[in-house]
This record gives sequence, structure tokens and C-alpha cells, in this order.
Amino acid sequence: MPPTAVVFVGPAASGKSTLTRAYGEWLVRNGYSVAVINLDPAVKRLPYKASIDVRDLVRAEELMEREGLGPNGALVRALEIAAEELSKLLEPLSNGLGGVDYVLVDTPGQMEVFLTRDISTALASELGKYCGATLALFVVDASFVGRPADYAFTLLLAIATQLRMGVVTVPVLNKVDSVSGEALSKFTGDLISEYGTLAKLLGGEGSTYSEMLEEVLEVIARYGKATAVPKVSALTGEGLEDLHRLVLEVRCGCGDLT
Ligand SMILES: Nc1nc2c(ncn2[C@@H]2O[C@H](COP(=O)(O)OP(=O)(O)OP(=O)(O)O)[C@@H](O)[C@H]2O)c(=O)[nH]1
Ligand SMILES: [Mg+2]
Repeated sequence: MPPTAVVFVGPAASGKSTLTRAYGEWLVRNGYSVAVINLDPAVKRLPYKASIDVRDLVRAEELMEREGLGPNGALVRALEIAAEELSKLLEPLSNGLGGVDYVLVDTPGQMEVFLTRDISTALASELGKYCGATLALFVVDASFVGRPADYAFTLLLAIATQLRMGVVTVPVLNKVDSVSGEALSKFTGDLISEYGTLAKLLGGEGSTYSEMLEEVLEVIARYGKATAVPKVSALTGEGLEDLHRLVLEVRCGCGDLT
């Protein structure tokens, strides 16, 4: 059976790489075989062993020296090179990386660079060739649920990711270990079941920005996948079972929007 691909996308430092490792280890502990792909050409140290590593092709740091680029310019250039060479880089997927059940893909911290360049669409297309289903997990820092306007904005980014990559993208709240239960009790992050709560919280903020987001919320609810948002900790392993349940649910339901 072809593998299921899970792509970790999200704002800088939300825990994509740590969660990639934690979910990968959880899968292995539960009897699945897993391969991890690193697509961040700027990362220095990875918390997991990558089966495919974009840094074997290009490193942002080397481009800074060789081409005299700044950190962002080097990342843009590195991702351009990676997009051109992506089918070669991902060639080991053609035999399912030796028949693994899951392929986990870790993406760069500068999410907007990743999403606005060819690499994101090229990735979805390459994964689509070799994987039975592809979905994206949009990793959000759990402290955001205590800031309704910020949280609604990140949900919008998750929808933008879905639109851009053409694969179902669902939010995941990470770092719940560092958020108090009280903060999560007002609003748990589930947009569909708690649509009214989030809309009310936004309305209560009373700024033009939050009013605007309240309207945007309707769009998010229309296009977002109606799933419960898993609350996980990549550090303690809390909630990974719920995350896996979500992955299975999305895989059964669709996988690909193209
Ligand atoms: N408390 C807590 N910290 C976490 C958790 N997951 C990640 N972190 C920490 O958050 C920081 C960023 O984690 P990364 O996994 O590097 O995040 P990332 O999204 O891959 O970061 P970039 O690739 O640089 O955008 C690190 O210090 C992690 O140890 C978590 O579940 N709980
Ligand atoms: Mg990372």
C-alpha cells in the first residue's frame, strides 16, 4: 500500500520539527514504519534522522557565503534550487522509501517563503505521485487560543496553505504543556464546534481588525475541514493519539483537493 504523507507547516518556532520527531516516534512505537523528509535548507540541527534531507542538495548558509546573500535571500534561493531539483531529491519515494507506512515532511520556519515559492506546489505534486494520501498539519502554538484575533488569523493561514498546496490542511495546537487549562477552557480551538464562541470573543475585542476577522471566520468555517483540533505536546507526547486519529480521519475522507 502506498504511504500516507503528512506535511508539517506552520509559523516559525511553533514546533514543526519537534512534532515531526514526536509523531514519528509515536508511529514507530505503535507498529508503523516511518520515513522523515527535511525540507528546511536553513536548519542547523534536526531532532530526528531524515531519510531525505534537502541540505544534501543545498544549504542556505553556504549560499549566504557563496552568493553574498542575506538570510532571507539565501532561503529564497535555496528553495528555488530545491524546487527545481525536487523530483530528483524525492526519487527514493518512487519505491515508497522501502515500503514505509508514513512519510513525514518537515518544512522551513519561514512559512511564507515556503508557501509563496514553487517548492510548496511542487511538493504536493510529487507527494501526490507516490503517496496514497497527502495532508498538511498546520502547527499552531497553543497559547494563541488565548488571543482570539491571533488565533483566527492563524486559521486563515491554514486555509491559505490548503488553497496553495491543494491538500486538506488541519490545525493542530502544539505546546499544550506550556498553557494553563484555564486559558484553554474559554475556547478550545475547535472552530466548527465552537464557531459561536470564537466569533463572540472576536466581537468582544471591539477593534476593526477583529470585526474584519469575524467576517473572515465565515470563510474559514466554509473551507476548513470540520474536525476537532488536536491539542498536543511534542515535548511530553500528550495528545499524539488524538493527532493520529485526525490523520486517519482526514486520510479516509479525502487527502487531495486537486
Ligand atoms: N513547551 C514546549 N516546547 C516545545 C514543544 N514543541 C516544541 N517546543 C520548543 O519550541 C521551540 C521550537 O521548536 P521547533 O521544533 O524547532 O519549531 P519549528 O516550528 O520547527 O521551528 P522553525 O523550523 O525554526 O520554524 C524549541 O525550543 C522546542 O523545544 C512543546 O510541545 N512544548
Ligand atoms: Mg523546524
